[in-house]
Amino acid sequence: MIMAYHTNYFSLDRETFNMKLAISILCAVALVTGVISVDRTIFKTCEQSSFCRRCRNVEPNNSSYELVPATLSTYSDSITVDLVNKNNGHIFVLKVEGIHGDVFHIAIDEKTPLKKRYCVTDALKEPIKLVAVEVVKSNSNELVVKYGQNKAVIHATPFKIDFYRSEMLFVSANARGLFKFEHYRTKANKSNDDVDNEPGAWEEDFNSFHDSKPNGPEAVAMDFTFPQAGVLFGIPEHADSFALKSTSGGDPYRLYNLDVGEFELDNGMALYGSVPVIYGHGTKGTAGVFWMNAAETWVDIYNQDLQKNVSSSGSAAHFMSESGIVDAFILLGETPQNTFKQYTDLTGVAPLPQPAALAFHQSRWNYNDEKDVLNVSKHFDIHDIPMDTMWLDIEYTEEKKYFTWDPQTFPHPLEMIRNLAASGRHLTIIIDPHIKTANNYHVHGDCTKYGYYTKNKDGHDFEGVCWPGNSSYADFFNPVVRKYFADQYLLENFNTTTNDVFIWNDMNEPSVFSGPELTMPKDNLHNTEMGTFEHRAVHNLYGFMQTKATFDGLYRRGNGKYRPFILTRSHFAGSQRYAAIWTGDNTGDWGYLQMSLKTCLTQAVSGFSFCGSDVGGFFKDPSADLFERWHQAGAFQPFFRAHANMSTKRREPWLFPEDSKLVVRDAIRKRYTYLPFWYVMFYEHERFGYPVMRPLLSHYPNDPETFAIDNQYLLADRLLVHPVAQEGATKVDVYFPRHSASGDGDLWYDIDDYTVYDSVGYVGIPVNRNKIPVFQRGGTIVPKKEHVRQASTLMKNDPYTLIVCLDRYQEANGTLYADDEQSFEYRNGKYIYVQIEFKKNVLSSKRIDPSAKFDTQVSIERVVITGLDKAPQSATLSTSSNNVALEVIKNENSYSISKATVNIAEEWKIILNY
Ligand code: MIG
Repeated sequence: MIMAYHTNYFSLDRETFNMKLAISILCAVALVTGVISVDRTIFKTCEQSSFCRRCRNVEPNNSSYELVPATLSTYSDSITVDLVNKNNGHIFVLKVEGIHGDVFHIAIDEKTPLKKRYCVTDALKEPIKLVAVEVVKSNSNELVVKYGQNKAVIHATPFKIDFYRSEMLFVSANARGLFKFEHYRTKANKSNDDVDNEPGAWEEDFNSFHDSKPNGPEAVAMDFTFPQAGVLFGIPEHADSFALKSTSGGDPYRLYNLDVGEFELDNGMALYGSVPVIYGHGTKGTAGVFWMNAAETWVDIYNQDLQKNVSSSGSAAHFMSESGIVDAFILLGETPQNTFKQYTDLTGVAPLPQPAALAFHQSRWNYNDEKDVLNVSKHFDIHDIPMDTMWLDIEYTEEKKYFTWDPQTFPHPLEMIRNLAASGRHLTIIIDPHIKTANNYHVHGDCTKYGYYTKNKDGHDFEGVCWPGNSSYADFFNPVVRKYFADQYLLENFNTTTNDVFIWNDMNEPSVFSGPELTMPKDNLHNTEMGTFEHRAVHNLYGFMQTKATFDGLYRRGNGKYRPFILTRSHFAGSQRYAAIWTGDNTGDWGYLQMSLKTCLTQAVSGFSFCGSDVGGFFKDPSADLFERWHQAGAFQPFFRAHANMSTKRREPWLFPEDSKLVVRDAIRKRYTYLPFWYVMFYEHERFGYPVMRPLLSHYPNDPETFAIDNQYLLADRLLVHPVAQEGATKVDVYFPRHSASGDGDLWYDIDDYTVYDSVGYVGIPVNRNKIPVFQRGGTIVPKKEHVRQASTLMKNDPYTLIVCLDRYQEANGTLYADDEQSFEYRNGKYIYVQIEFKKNVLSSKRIDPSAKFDTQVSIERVVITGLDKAPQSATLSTSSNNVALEVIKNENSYSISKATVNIAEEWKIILNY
C-alpha cells in the first residue's frame, strides 16, 4: 500500500508528505497485524467542537425562548409568529405549515439577520405542496394550528410545540428546552449572551488547523421527543446498530461527511454520508423528524428509561447543527410504512435502475490493464459465474486526471468496452471530484480560466492534496460548474466511453488529505444559487451536488434513453434520486459483514434503498468462509459488488479452492434467478415510495421483539432474509414475527425446499455451507427466472417462473413488472405491470395498468405452488383464445406446473382440477 502511494507524492510539500506517509504506515501496520482501528486523533469529538459543546451545555427545562403570541399572522397554508430569546432580546420568526399527507413543516430563522442564513433546498425532490391550515385557538398561552386529523399546539412559555395526529401526541419540539439559535452578530458588536466569550466562538483551532470563523457563532439546535416510541432509528451513516443507543456518557451521533479510514464498529462517529432523518416507533404508532440542515450536525439520543430528571416522557433526539436555520419536517405517519413514504415523498426515491445495476458487480482497486479486465471477465464465463459489470478504480486514469485514460495500461478503452458489451457486460469507471492542478490537464485549465473551483477564505482557488497530489476541488454548488462537469460525460467530450459505461463518484465528502479531519476547511467559499456561502453551511451536500451533475451528464449522454447508474460514497438526504451508495472502506472481518445489514437497513428507511457493502471486505484478506458468506449475504442485498483494496491478495472466486468457488458461484447464480423480483421491487419503490429492504417492524409494528432486530430483514413484504454472518455457524436463530404482541404470525416457506414454518418466535435453522436462510411469506407470489446466463442483459427475453406460497386461507398475491430494461420509456406507459393472485384454486393474472403497453414475447413457463391443502389432479391454462390441459407434478413440499407457456402481456388463468 505505502509503496504504491509514494510515487504520487513527489509534488507535495514536506509536511503533507510526512503526514500521508504516517497514515500509510499506520494502514500498512494495521493490515499486517490484522488490527483495524481508526486514527481518532484525526477526527473531532463533541468536546473538541465549540458549537457542539455550546449546544450540549444548554441547561434542560429552562428554555430562554418565548413566543410572542400577539405577532401571530395567519395565511391560508401557514402561520408565522415571533419568538424572543429572553436573554438577549433577539427576535426570531417561527413558521408552521401543513404539508399534504400528515406532515408539518416548521422553520425558524432570525427576523432580521445581518445576512442571509443558508437553507437547504436541493434535498427536496420538488417544492413542498402546502395544504390549508386553520388556527383553532390563539391566546397568550398557546396557539393551535390544525389541518385534517393533525394538530400543532404551540406553547408560549416555555416555548414548545406538540404535534398530534388523531388526538395522539407523537412528537414534541423543545419539550426538553434545548432549543438554541445563535443569531449572527459582528465581532465588534458582541451580544450580551455568553456565547461570544466561549473559546472557539470566533476562531477555532483543531490539531494544526485554524478555522477563521468570520461569522462567529451561528449554531442552531432543537430537541424532539417521541412519547410513543419504544425505539428510535435513522440518522445514517454510522457503523452502529439499527436501534439508536443512548448517547449519555459518550459522544452524540455525528453527521459530517468524512473519509474515515479503517472505521470501527459500534459507535456514532461520522462516516461518508449524512441523512438527518429520525424515526420513533412504538406499539401505539410511528412518527419521524427530518432535520433539513447540511452543516455539521451532532445528535444526542435520550432513551425512555433515562427520562427521570426531565419533565417530558418519551425517547428524544437533540439535533445540533453548526449553522443554517431550523428547518424540520414532522412526519406523522402513524405506521412505519406511511412514515417512510412521507420521507420519500419529500426527498424522492431511487429511480428504477437497469437490471444490470441490480446484478453482480466485480471490482477491485485495481484491475491493472485492458488485458486484466477482459481476462477476469472471460474467467467469469469459464467458471460459469454470471457477472454484469467490471469496475475500474483510480489507476485507469493518466496520473489521476479524471476523464483521461492511462495510455500505457488502457490504450484502447473503446475496444475494451465493446468487448465487454459483446458479453452483455458494462464497465464502471471512477471519477473523483478533486482535479489535479497540472498545466497540461484540460479540466484544470477550464476550471482555472472560468473560476469553477471552490475558493479558500481569501477568495483564491482552494488547493489541497488528494490522489493526484496537489488538487483543486470543483465547486459543484454552482449550477454552471455542474453543467460543465455534466458535459464532460457526454460522448462528444468523453469519446473513449459509450453508454455502456457507468460512473462511480468517490472521495466526494470531499476527501482532502491535507485538510482538517481530512476534508475541506470550513471557511472555504462556494458560489451557490443563493449566493456565496461558507463550506461550513453546506458541507454535507458536496457529494450530493457532484452526483446531481453526474446524473444530468449521464442522462443527457444517452439522450434520455439510458437510465444512469452512479455509485457515490458521500451522500445527503435526497441523493437517492441520483445514485446508489455503498458503505465505504469496511474490513474483511465478520463484524463488518454483520454491519453491512445494519447500515443498509438504516439507509433503506432513510431513503436509500439502493445500498450495499464491499463484498469480501475492503481491507484485509477474508477467509474462504467469510468470502463465501459475504457473497451469500450480498446476493440478497440491493447493491451487490465485490471490491478490495490494492494491498489485498487477488480474490476472484476461482482463486479460492474449488469448493469455495462453487459456493460463491451458487450464491451469485441465486441472485440472478431472483432478478425479476428485484426488478419489480425497485419499480414499486419508485412508484410507491416504500423501502425495498425493510426492518421487521415495517410489517409487524405491534411485536416489540422486532424493534431492534437488525441481523435479518424483509425484502418488500415477501421475503425474510437472515444471512449467515457468524464464523463457523451451524445454525442461525431466525425470528418469525407476530402480528400483535400475543398473536399469530405468518407462514414462512424456506425458499430452497419449501419447508414451512408455522410458528412465531425464534427458530434455530440449521445451516450448511451452501445455505442462505431466506423464507418466502405465505400469501405471496415471487417471480424468478431460472435460466441463468453470463449477464442479466442476456436474460431479458427468458421466461418466468412464479413461486406461489399460500397462506392459511389458501391464497396468495404478487406482482410482475417488465419493460425494455434500459430506457425511461416506462414513464411514457411502455411497460407491463401484472397482479397475480391465487384464490379458490385458481391462479390468475390481471394487468394493473391496462392502458400501459409493452411489446414482449416473454412468457411464464413454470409455476410452483406450495402450501396446498389437497392434491390437484391436473390443471387447465385458460386464456382468451383457448384452454390447454397441463400436468401437475408433485414434489416433496410443492406442486409444479410446467409448460404453462403464456405471454406475460396476456391475462390468463390456471385452474387446478381436483
Ligand atoms: O482512499 O479509489 O472507498 O472503494 O477503492 C482510497 C481508491 C480511495 C476509497 C474508496 C475505495 C476505493 C479507493 N478510494
